[in-house]
Amino acid sequence: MLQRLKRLFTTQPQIQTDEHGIVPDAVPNHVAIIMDGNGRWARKRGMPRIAGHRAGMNKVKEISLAADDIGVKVLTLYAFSTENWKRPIEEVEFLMRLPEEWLAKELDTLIARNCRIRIIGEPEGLPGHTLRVVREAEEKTRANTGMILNIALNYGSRREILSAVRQIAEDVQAGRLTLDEIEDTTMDQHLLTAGLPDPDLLIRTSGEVRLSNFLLWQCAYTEFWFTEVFWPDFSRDYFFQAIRAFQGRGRRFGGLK
Ligand code: V07
Repeated sequence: MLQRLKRLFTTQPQIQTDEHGIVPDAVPNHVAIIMDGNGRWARKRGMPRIAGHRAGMNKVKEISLAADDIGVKVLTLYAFSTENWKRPIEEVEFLMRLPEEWLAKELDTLIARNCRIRIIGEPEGLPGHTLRVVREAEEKTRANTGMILNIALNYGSRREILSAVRQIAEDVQAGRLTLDEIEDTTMDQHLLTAGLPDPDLLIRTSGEVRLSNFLLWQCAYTEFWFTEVFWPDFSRDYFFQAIRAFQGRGRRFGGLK
């Protein structure tokens, strides 16, 4: 009764949310995720690290579909960094088989959902068998107009920025560009994420609270959400929790509303 009276006299407009408490009109366009904690998840269970990576791989579909369900336009996942080559060779070889394994199982679902796969990173550094399957997946989904599943493979943001700076310097040297024509958008256009919006929300699992050379330029105004949960324990519900937290924050991009 009291609740009903309160609602009757409240002056605040009611914000419509879906069954997950998410406001459909304020879903982040671009969500980026650092999928951390697979090794620690395995160790906690007395299992080898690679068992953690496989368990982690099995979460990628669940979260991709959750993102697509609520209308996220771009989901960027950090699958393998340029620093990850320093891990033991057996672990690296195992990781480099996961794209094939994942795509063999899940590509049809993505195609049925009109999703597009894109890879960012340095393709030259990948083993041939990995490169072939990811290129094929990009090719097969090139015309799809739904959510972009953007996977960072052999990706490092400082190298990405250096490469952009070199290309821009080349354009200046060749007389195609003058110094005062170099702007934010010039950098945007030379990064591997050219054409994509900057991430609105970045999620990192497993309790680490840093960016680890991921999307440094692109995350200038991004909201960050961290959780102690290991990636293999991450779920749709945690993902929606992150989205609700994002929606509860007022973004100002440095200005005042
Ligand atoms: C990898 C599973 C997720 C947790 C983090 C590390 C381990 C999916 C892919 C993948 C890659 C390309 C693609 C489709 C799927 C993947 C690597 C590692 C190297 F087109 N999961 N996953 N690739 N892990």
